[in-house]
Amino acid sequence: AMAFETILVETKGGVGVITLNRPAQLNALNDQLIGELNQALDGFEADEAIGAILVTGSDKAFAAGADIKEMAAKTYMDAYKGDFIASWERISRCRKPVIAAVAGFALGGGCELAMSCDFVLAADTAKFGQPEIKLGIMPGAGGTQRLVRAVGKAKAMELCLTGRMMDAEEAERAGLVARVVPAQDLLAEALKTAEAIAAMSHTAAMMTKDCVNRAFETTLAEGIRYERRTFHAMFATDDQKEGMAAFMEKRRPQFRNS
Ligand code: CO8
Repeated sequence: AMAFETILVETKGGVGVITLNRPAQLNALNDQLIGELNQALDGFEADEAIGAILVTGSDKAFAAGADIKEMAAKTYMDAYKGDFIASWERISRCRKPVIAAVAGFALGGGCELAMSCDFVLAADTAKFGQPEIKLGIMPGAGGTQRLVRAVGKAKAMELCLTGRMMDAEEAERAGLVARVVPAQDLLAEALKTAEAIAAMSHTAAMMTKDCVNRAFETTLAEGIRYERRTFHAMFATDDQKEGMAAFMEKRRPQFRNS
């Protein structure tokens, strides 16, 4: 395993687990953390044994946002020339499914990081918000775009303009999170979900994710065409033959990811 300072990385069966680990700063996201996160994602993406990736934080915080102390003195030229935030996009380019397990604060860049995952499982202690406006700035890692798609304009606009926090129950009702579970069950539930996904055909899961994400990028007619072509391609895979044979033979499928 690689030596990281701001994250913990482990594998549990077919699941790659990344735990954000700057507890004294409520997992505030600095350059080092994003760099290490990206390296860990590269590793899991390249690892044939990994079928799903889980990103989580601590009981108190998934992440309380970008590191304000690191950002405070930046100039426009620093931000522009350094292409500030561009490196945060790595997670949304993952081809394997990525689940965010959120307990405590997911604020600013932390909320944006969670929304960059494929879906969010939340502890009942989770609190989501885009408080950037209180710092005299605005969301810069997708908050004004992904939050609107997740919860609609009214709630997204209110959250971004007031900076107020939304609790887990409201977030679930609004469609930001897939499911809320008691805090003490979050990690076990998230692992169970990730393991279930990792046990599927990896190819089928990757293609499914790709098609669902298309829905946010294109028109319905184009999305349907894209889905149909991808669906057709599945009949070229061994996993389709195995999955359907297993059903007919009333046994569990043994996907070979081919
Ligand atoms: N950056 C740096 N340090 C932080 C951050 C942060 N975002 N959040 C908390 N910390 C630190 C605190 O400074 C404190 O450190 P210290 O003990 O040295 O003073 C420690 O974490 C514990 O925090 P608190 O004492 O404040 O803990 P509380 O339980 O009292 O409060 C809160 C928790 C409400 C979460 C509070 O810490 C808070 O409001 N944090 C800031 C939240 C925020 O504004 N987030 C948005 C940041 S801006 C952003 O994300 C911009 C994104 C733009 C795109 C991406 C940019 C990279």
